[in-house]
Amino acid sequence: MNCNHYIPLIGLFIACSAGPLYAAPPAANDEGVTVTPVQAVLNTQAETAAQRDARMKWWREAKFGMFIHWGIYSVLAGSYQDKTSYGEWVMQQARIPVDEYRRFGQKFNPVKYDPAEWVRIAQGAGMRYMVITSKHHDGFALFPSTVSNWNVAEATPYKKDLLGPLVGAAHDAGLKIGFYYSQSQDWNNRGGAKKGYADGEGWDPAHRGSYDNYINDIAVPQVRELLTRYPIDILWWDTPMFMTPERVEPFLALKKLRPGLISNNRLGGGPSDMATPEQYVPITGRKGDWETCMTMNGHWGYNAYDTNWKSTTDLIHTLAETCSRGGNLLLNVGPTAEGKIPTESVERLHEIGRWIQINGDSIYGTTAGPFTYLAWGCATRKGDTLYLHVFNWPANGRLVVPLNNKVKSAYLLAAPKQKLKVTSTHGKLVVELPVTPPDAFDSVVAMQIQDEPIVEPLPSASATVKASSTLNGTDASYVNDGTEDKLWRAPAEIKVAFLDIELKQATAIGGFGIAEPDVWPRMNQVYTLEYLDATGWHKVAEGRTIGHGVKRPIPVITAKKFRLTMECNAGSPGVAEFQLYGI
Ligand code: JFZ
Repeated sequence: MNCNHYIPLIGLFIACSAGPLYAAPPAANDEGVTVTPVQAVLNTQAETAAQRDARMKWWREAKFGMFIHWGIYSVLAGSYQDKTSYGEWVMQQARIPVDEYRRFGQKFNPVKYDPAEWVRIAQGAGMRYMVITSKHHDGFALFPSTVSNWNVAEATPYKKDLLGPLVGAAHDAGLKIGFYYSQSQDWNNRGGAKKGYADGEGWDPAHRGSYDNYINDIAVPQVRELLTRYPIDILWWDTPMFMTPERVEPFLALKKLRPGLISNNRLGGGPSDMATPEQYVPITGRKGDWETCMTMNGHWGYNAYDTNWKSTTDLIHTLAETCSRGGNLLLNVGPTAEGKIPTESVERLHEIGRWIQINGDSIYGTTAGPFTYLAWGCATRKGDTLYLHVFNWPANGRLVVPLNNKVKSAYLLAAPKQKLKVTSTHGKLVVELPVTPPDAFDSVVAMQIQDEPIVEPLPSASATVKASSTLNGTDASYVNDGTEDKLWRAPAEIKVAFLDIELKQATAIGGFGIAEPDVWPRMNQVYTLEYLDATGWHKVAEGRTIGHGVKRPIPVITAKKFRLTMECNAGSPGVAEFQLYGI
């Protein structure tokens, strides 16, 4: 979907960070401590850090899951009237009236649905959990529901529950499984939120109704149905709109029905177990637990016309990079209305699975690697072992690792018995590799080191950053504070602005990274990176972003002063983090 068609509802939408997303009126608890109403609920469930670690253990080790977007939109297969660019948002994007949309329910008959086969596909890819849409924004429940007849049992010829069999099949195979549930947006049940519309409004008179009634009569009871009927492991909220502490509270209370349940940061308040960067891997990772969710082509819901499939190479690199920055990857499939996962997805998942059979040690149970940037790939870590993911095999067979440690052993996961020779020069390691890579996608070297990894800080970490102009409340110095939480933005009316980055001394630079503000609609910016030498400013990189930032190499240049110019046509330019990488 192209999010730029949406009217931003500032403040109503998600911020992709863990932690409370609203300010609640304060109240005093028994100990006389001032708490918000939601915190008061939490205090009754107070969980210690050790209990939380125990609850999160399987998820942190799993690293890789399957997202499934499935519903009535799958019937339209991406097309409506003269356009073929739709996915799961088709009903809102094309402003389809409720009656007309509901008639597509009669064409949703997934007779080829075989939950055990979906589980085999996920498990074959090395995925350790699944998350399926139990109800997306179109309000359609993939489970029988007593509170709305807009559900699979009553509104389709299939007439049977879709979720129970998948939960059973996943658990039988040893996979965890969770439900996505759109708690705020609902375009079919009266009063549900719609992006760009006020409470109670919509594009069809059949939408009229109060949001509070929708929350109390539909969303809360349906979440109760889900949590009492199915032994699920994850609850994945989405697009919080109109959420207040009072509206969040009943959902938080229901979570107690499933001790051990893990939930994301899109409820709109209360505690969260993970941040949810969407369609990109943040260059700095995120504080705490996080999960990037991503499509394999350009749509979440099935679109028969979208042939823009990511390559298996890209997908494996994304998985490795996500793990190298400490996150999980939730990779999406959009099954057809017949119940089949598209062949293009199955093929890619199969290839990922073949790679993971050999290289799984470098994924499961890993934590972030010690490097921010490696010109040839990325690195994950498990205890004293670093897993070096070599995307670009060195032509001379010498892999330079910017690490100043003693090495105990090194070998390729594809050939564990052959020890690799490692030497040390100028505070860096050189691993001697065979001439040809053992894997076309990503060959992994396991390297056991002594002591904690010793890595040079980023050249840009100690730089002085100044901006051509700055929006109140933001600051140029936030772009090299090490996190994407705080950002720099130009004042509202500005379209082109620049950051001057002055390093402590002239340094050889071989790459750079830009993180952008995590806002909807996504920022689209044109960036230009220049450096200064005796003859003036010289351009070293330029390109466009789609709000997901960029991380890439440049021809090596040595300089002290850099200038990053950002141009943004919708809203003022902004940068959440900027990094310059040494060589
Ligand atoms: C949300 C959903 O809307 C989308 O359909 C999909 O389920 C994805 C995983 O999560 O993504 C968003 C969230 C916010 C906006 C657009 C898509 N937005 O504000 O425009």
